[in-house]
Amino acid sequence: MKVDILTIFPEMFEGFLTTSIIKRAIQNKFVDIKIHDIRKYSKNPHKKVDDYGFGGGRGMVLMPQPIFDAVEDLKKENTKVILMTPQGKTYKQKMAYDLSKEKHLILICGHYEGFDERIRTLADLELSIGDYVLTGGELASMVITDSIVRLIDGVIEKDSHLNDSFNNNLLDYPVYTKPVNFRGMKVPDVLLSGHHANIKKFREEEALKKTQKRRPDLLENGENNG
Ligand code: 6GU
Repeated sequence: MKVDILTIFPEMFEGFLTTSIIKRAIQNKFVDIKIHDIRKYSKNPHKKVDDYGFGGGRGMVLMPQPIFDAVEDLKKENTKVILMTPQGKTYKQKMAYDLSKEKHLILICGHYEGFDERIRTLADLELSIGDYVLTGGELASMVITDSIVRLIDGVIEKDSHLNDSFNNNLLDYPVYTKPVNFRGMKVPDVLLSGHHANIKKFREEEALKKTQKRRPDLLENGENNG
């Protein structure tokens, strides 16, 4: 998969691309992630990418020209163009599964007070990562890229995401490691028993209990289901 991210703050992505699973996925060629500075596409002599909004009342607004040129330069036949905005559809695990099957994504990060409304016409999809406002789409684009890349076949062991929270509309079951007794808090006996059927049953019950207690909404609607 190829992911092109358009941003006016490319430096924000440095740690993200050079750490842990994302770094390894890039090294092992499961994904090619390229960060593009929107400024490079500006035809303005001062490389300006934003200006005051018409009508007043707002701060700086991203101009259409650099973003249109960038998307037209990068877009191919199988490209899905995604605009990061708090006004977008709320991102869910199901969408991560669907997007992990795509060949090429372009993620556009909005910034400042917003972007020119005409930029919307470039997007196949507008996504928000939740009901709060960030200073820009950069963190949201990293959240979305991270959640997609870990689902690409081969990036992590399949077992480790088959039981992810939100699969089958359930939160993940509890896990434990050494020591068996930590400050009087003990690992449940069943996990030490080696009895696979009982362990499976325990985990299913715990996942259901946890979901009923913390996120009963997940059990009522199926929209998170991967
Ligand atoms: Cl995608 N962008 C911004 N600026 N704020 C957000 C968001 C995106 N998703 C939630 N809040």
